[in-house]
Amino acid sequence: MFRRILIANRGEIALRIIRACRELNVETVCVFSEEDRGGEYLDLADRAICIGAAAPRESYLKSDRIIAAAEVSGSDAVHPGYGFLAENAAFAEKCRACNIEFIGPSAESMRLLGDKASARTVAKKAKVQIVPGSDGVLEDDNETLQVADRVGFPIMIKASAGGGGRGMRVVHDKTDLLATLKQAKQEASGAFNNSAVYLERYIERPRHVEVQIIADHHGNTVHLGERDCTLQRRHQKLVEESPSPAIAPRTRADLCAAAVKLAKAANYNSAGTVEFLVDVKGRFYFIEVNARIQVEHPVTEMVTGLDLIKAQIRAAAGEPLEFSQKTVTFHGHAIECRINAEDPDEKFRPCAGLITKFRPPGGHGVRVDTYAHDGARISPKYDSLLAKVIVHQPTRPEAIRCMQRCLAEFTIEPLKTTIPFLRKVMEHPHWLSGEIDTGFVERTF
Ligand code: MV4
Repeated sequence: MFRRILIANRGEIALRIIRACRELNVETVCVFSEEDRGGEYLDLADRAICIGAAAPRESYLKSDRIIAAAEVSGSDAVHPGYGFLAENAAFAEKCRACNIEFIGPSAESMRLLGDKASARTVAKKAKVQIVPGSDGVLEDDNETLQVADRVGFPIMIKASAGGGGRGMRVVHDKTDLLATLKQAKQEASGAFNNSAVYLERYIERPRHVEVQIIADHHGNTVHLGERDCTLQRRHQKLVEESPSPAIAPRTRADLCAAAVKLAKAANYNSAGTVEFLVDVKGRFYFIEVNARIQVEHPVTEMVTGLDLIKAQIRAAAGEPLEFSQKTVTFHGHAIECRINAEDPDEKFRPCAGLITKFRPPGGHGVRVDTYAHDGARISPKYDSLLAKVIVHQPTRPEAIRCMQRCLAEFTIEPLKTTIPFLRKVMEHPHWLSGEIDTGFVERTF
């Protein structure tokens, strides 16, 4: 096991990782920006090191400073959390070149999966169902017209370097295809410094279902079931649950087996998530891989009883998984609500500031992951995620009831938060029946 881990992140996930390390008897060094100086979560690390100014480019994205902090503090590994440098293959490579283990997959599998067109190729080779579309990136107008004819409209053009909803365009009619292609390539070039795009059939009213996988350095790859993350707004997830209310047992088995096949094909050896779209007929299609631990990982921890951060750290340290597919069991239903410092009445505009009163919910089957507290200052310069409420109950209706109770209990003053919005969601008949798609929030609220 590692002696000391540097945490290259902030807020709730930094705290989540600090706690896992403490239980593993691993020392922690947490980096912070000037903006986060004095944050109480930093007190729980053994050491905190300032790495620069507030802007992520000046601190949490400064790979050289983070590696320097790891070296001066004698850290033997870096945990990137999510966001920032978590899926940066060059950073993973630099860490390892400095003899610091990067707690995540190999740079090679990150590159293979980070490029979405390349991930499609891996999936196809592994015989995992992909959305009908181009073989890799689109080379020219001629190929684009040909593939579009074969696939049929509507189609979606996506940036290879995109992901998470960035750099995508829908084309409904052949007459718009080449103009949209040109726009998409220009946009991709500007946003990602990479103009490569590919094409897929556009799946209407899909659900977003993802499979958690974990693999060690000894060839063991295990899935930990799925999470349904259909309830989103503008590609920001708001509610996640497991199991998915929209998946038949047979489909679940196929979906999870597909995720494991894909992970094995990419020589994946850490915690990761394989994302699928599920169409209205219940067919699923691979779309992308998230080569990191995700915000919503606690949902899976609740239904499996496993600590994913510990499992991920142990795998990075070269230990074999402590469980196998046969010994992993699934119990009950878990739901997570993301509490963001945003005003739902003002188009979810970020609302940062000082929290004077913070009273999180508690009770049976309730977990709150947060770095907030009375007197905490929530910065407008970072992600507005303030807390995650995760509930675990025997059935979905009981979990919903418990979440309603938790949201009613939760007091955060004086900031605007997503709590009132989430309370409306938890009462909505379509949410209660589980009959939603990725357009639910925009259509309904
Ligand atoms: C799609 C799609 C429809 N058809 N691909 C958005 C995020 C990125 N991970 C993939 N996304 C989509 N890809 C095809 N071929 C619709 C979406 C999409 C979506 C997906 C998941 C969750 C929410 C979404 C909201 C809008 C569009």
